[in-house]
Amino acid sequence: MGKTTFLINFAEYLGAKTIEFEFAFPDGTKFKKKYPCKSAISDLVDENSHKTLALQGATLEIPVGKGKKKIQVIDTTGLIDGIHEDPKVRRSISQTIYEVLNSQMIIHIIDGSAVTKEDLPSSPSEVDFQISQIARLKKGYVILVNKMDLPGAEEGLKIIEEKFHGNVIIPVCAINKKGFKEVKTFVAYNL
Ligand SMILES: Nc1nc2c(ncn2[C@@H]2O[C@H](COP(=O)(O)OP(=O)(O)OP(=O)(O)O)[C@@H](O)[C@H]2O)c(=O)[nH]1
Ligand SMILES: [Mg+2]
Repeated sequence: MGKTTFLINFAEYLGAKTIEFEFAFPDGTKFKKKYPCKSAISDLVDENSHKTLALQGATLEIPVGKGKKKIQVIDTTGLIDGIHEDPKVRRSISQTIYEVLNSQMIIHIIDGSAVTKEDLPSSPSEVDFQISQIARLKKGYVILVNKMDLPGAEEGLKIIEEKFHGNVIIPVCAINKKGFKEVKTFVAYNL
């Protein structure tokens, strides 16, 4: 959890005051909307899962050497094990998997605080392992262990480091932008 929060706050960290999203829904509907970063958070982030049901693309400017490079980052719906009961969620999950297969770089976000909690959906889940198998074949694949501000996240991070050994793993906190410098360096290096 925290994909949308990460993308909006990462844009802000890189100096953007506004963020323009291009929404692409599974039924083919497409539109663009520009938000001040703060309103993007209030409109597009929710504590309940499956808030994002479209591909949400935004252009970010990453400093590379003395210049800047524009990259297209796509926020997606969350993947789950098994088959979701809501067809809308199922369609956006298949849209997400298609996008994962076709993207150059994958930023895979796992909730570090949920690993040791029994009342939350299992983290990392089977689908996280499957995604990592596909994504590690790409030039740029990084796992962000999010919610490092919450209790249990340090322990969760250790478990993820063992289970996903051999991959690049960066602990982050998407709400307070912790770890973002390391993410920026990773992205710039792998462009
Ligand atoms: N404590 C804490 N909460 C966070 C962090 N990142 C995100 N959240 C919260 O987690 C919840 C879900 O955040 P989203 O950014 O909507 O997560 P998402 O992965 O986009 O979720 P879906 O679009 O539903 O798949 C919100 O209540 C956020 O405020 C974090 O680093 N720490
Ligand atoms: Mg989201």
